[in-house]
Amino acid sequence: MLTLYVKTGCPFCHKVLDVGRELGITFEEKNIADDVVAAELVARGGKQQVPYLIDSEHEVEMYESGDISEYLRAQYPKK
Ligand SMILES: N[C@@H](CCC(=O)N[C@@H](CS)C(=O)NCC(=O)O)C(=O)O
Repeated sequence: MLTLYVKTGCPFCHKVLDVGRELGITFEEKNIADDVVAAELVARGGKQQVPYLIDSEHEVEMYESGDISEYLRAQYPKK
């Protein structure tokens, strides 16, 4: 499963969501506008920054929209 922490209005998040759409990927989106979700992200990744990707199948987690986009293109190329 692919989980993406996002925040409403975050352009870096939109960039990753656009790549996901292009590749036909569906994310479980978690929005840090909710304080509980924000705390969950900090506990998990170490800082409050979005986007943050969790790829549970491959045990990969990362910040940075550029790195996430590159990872998605490599791991889930469009068929
Ligand atoms: N270099 C980062 C920048 C990410 C970034 O600046 N995200 C902002 C939102 S647009 C953020 O997480 N700010 C902290 C917050 O909103 O709590 C990336 O490309 O992913």
